[in-house]
Amino acid sequence: MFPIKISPEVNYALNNNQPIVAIESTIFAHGLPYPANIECAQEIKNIIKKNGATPAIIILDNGFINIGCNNDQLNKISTSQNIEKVSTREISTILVSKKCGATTVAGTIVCATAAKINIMVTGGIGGIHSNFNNSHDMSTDLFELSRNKVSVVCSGIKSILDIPKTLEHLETLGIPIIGYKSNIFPSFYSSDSGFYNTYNAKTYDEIALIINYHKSVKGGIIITNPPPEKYSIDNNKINKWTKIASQEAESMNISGKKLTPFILKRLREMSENKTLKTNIELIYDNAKIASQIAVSQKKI
Ligand code: PSU
Ligand code: MN
Repeated sequence: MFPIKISPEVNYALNNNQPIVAIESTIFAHGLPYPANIECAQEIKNIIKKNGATPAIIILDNGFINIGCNNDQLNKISTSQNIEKVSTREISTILVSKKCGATTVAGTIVCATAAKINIMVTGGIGGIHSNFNNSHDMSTDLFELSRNKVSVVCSGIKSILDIPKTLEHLETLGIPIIGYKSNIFPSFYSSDSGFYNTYNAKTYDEIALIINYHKSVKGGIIITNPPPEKYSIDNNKINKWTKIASQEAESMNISGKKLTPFILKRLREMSENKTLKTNIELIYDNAKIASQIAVSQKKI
C-alpha cells in the first residue's frame, strides 16, 4: 500500500461522492517553462472548479503520494530544477528516497487508482517512438491505460511520437479512443493528423456512459480533444520543426528523459512561442471536458 496524503478539498469530494479530476504534474515540472507552468496550474484548477468538479494535482513529496498538492508543493515542482519524472516504476523508489517527483500519465493513473479517482487530464500522452524497431521505446502510459479504470482526456500523443504505431498498439490493448465531437485523432499542436478516433461522441453524457459500460473490461479509455481551432498549428510546420529539433538532439547526444524537454524547448523557440500558447490552451480545454465528463458520471 502506498503512503498517501489527500488534501482536505479532495477528501471532502471523495467522502461526498462528488466529481474529481486528477491532473498530471509532469506538465508543470518538465513540460512548461516557469512562470507559465504555475499560472497554467492555477488556471486548470479554476476551470475544473468552474465546471463543477474538484481538481487534484498529483505529486510525490517527502515520502508520500499527494492527491491535491498545496501551493508550496506546486511552487516547488514549478521552480526546482531537480524534480524527478515519475512513471510507474519510479513511484516506490521516489517514495522511499523522500524525493520530490512529478507524475507522468502512467504515474498519475496509478496514483489516481490508489485514491479511487477515475478520470484525469493532461496535454498529450506517451506512446510509441518512430524508432521503436531499434529502441523498443514505448511509454508505460499505454500499459497503465490498459490495466486501470482511469480515463484520460488529452489532445493525442506527444508530438514527437509515431501516431499510426501508437494507434495500432492501443487497438491491441483494447483501449477505446473516443473523440469529443470529433472523428479525427488530434496530433497535439494540430487538430488534424490524418488518423481517426474509434468513436465520435456528441455529448458528455454519452462519454460518461461509455466509461460506465467499459468498467466491465480491465482498462480505461482515451478521450481526445483537438486544440482549439484558433490555436491549432499547421501539421507540416510542426513536423518540420520537430525533425530539425530531433536532428539537433542527436548531434548533441541528447536522449532518454532529456529528449522531450529539449524538443519542446526548441519547438517553442522555432515557433516564436506559438507551441507554448497552443499547449496551454489545449490543456485548459481538456480540463473543461474532463470536468464535464466527471460531472456526467455522477448522474449515472
Ligand atoms: N507530452 C508532452 N511532454 C511531456 C509529456 C507528454 O508534450 O513531457 C510527458 C507526459 O507526462 C507523459 C510522458 O505521460 O511524457 C511519457 O513519457 P515516457 O515516454 O517516458 O513514458
Ligand atoms: Mn519512453
